[in-house]
Amino acid sequence: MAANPLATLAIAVFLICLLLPTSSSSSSICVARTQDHVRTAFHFQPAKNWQNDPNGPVYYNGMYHLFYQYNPHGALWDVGNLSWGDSVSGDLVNWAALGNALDPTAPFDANGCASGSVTILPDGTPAILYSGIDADRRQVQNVAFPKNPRDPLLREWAKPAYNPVVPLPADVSANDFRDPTTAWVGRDGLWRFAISAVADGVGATLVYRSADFLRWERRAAPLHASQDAVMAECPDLFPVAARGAEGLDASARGAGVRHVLKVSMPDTLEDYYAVGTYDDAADTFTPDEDCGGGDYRRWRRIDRGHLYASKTFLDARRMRRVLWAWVNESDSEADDVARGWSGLQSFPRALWLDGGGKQLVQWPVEEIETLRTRRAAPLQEVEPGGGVREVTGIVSSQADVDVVFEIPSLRRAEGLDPGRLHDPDALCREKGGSLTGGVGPFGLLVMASGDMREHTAVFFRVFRILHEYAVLMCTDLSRSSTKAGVYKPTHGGFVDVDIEKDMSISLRTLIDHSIVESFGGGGRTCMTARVYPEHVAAGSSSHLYVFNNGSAAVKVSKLEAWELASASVNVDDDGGLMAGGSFANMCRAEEYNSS
Ligand code: DQQ
Repeated sequence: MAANPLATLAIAVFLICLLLPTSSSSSSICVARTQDHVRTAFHFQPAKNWQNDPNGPVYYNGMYHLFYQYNPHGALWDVGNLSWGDSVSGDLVNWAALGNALDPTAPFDANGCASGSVTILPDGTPAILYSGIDADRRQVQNVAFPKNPRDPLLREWAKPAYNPVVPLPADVSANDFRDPTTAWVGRDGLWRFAISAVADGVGATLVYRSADFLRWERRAAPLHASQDAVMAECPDLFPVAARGAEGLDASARGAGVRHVLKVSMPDTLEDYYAVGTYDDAADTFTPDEDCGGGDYRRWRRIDRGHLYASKTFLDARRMRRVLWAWVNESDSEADDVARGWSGLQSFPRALWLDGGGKQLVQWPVEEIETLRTRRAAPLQEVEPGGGVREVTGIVSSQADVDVVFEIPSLRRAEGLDPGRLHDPDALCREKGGSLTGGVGPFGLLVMASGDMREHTAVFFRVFRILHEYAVLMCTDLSRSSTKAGVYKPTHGGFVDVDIEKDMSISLRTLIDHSIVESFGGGGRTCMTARVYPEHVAAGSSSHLYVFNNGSAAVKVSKLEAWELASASVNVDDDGGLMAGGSFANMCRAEEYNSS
């Protein structure tokens, strides 16, 4: 955990850079630093090795911190080596790598430093709460504090010898007690955190309470228990404003405050959430929509695609709640080893409660706009019944695409049996983007090869169900890669919008070499996918198209497609020295923040 001289030098230069005025010439040294064809340009990655869950994201002393589950010794999962990687940013876009914040060095975490969170204590000190796997392979809960709280970069962390602060309870098995949330304060003035466990054979989210952040006592009832005994991981309980997009502190309560409980289900690697009521006297959570007798799998999904272990934090700089999540690989472990790295973080998303109060809305943080360079040529018409128009003028493998489809008439919408509503993945598989339809399929073809042998379709299809309409959103990966051994599912989800009233639907898609993150209906349905196009490996560039395979006309009433510059993301974590482009981008970020 000790800082080395190279890291100190890099950080010193970084801090000097924050003070310097920027110029267009400085930003021009921001060069693409893609190391191979699937490495991303603006998604968070360490320079090398394995990463998984985001841990303890926090805004502290003018800097954003992202800790993450990290194996410093290789590109594969290895629980015994799990550490907390640590990076800092001025803008959530450009990141500088620091040394690890936590390594498995103490008896209470000798077999791995697993997931956890950061809480800012009343005196301003940040505290890490994390799960350690101890020398006897039991999961226990530990604290860590900065060695020097005045260090704005929080480079070194101390793990007090009095750990663990919460040992393994008698009714919980050694492997099923982990991932403490950010702590909050109840109306009795006591701290609380929530944690995942299987207690007495029941999968539950437990709550612990403390007056001093050191001695913790378990609450009698769980925050929530699932009838299903599977261990849910990485819980996140956070307040949201009943109206408006403003983010709230973890301890917010009272009129106008709702709560969201999110859990991650390890058997399918899917994140589920419910909007509901948190009773701060009993420390229990009751979902508004109870459609499954407490089974988390009946709740809404954070993302209908490939995204896991999400975690939010309050960004106090801009008073918004921001979500991070792990997006793992879909090709083989041999590919991970060959590349020398595995795993991405989703692009940070602001999230808030939709006006109807039932679902979250997620949207890429606006700082992404600092990366926008060239804008694509405008495009309005795509003929129905197989029309395809190319979006030109940008490098589309590194792009931010925002499109609105106007639907003049729903008359041609295909009928759908209501029984088909429960499995949108299957519906998307059956009614793929290349097949013809009524109102849709229409949408985008991304990361497409010139001969179209490879492409990923992100699209909508509108169905009539009795006297109502439903909008299906799909990401079809079946032709995303010609490479063998790649997992190529079709993701599906319904978009909870009133299409009859709106007569239009929006699609925002972030394309970054091997990840495609899509936001349908203004961020009401989100879908993340991993792609491994071989045409790029062979040296060809990718194409981007708008298509309509439905028989009904659809108008492109808005198309903003931007090529994005490469962010500076942990360019070199061997001691933390970053390339010149990093500093230029950090400066640009500061300029943006102060504007
Ligand atoms: N990964 C962590 C655990 C968590 C799981 C260990 C979720 O703490 O439960 O890396 O991906």
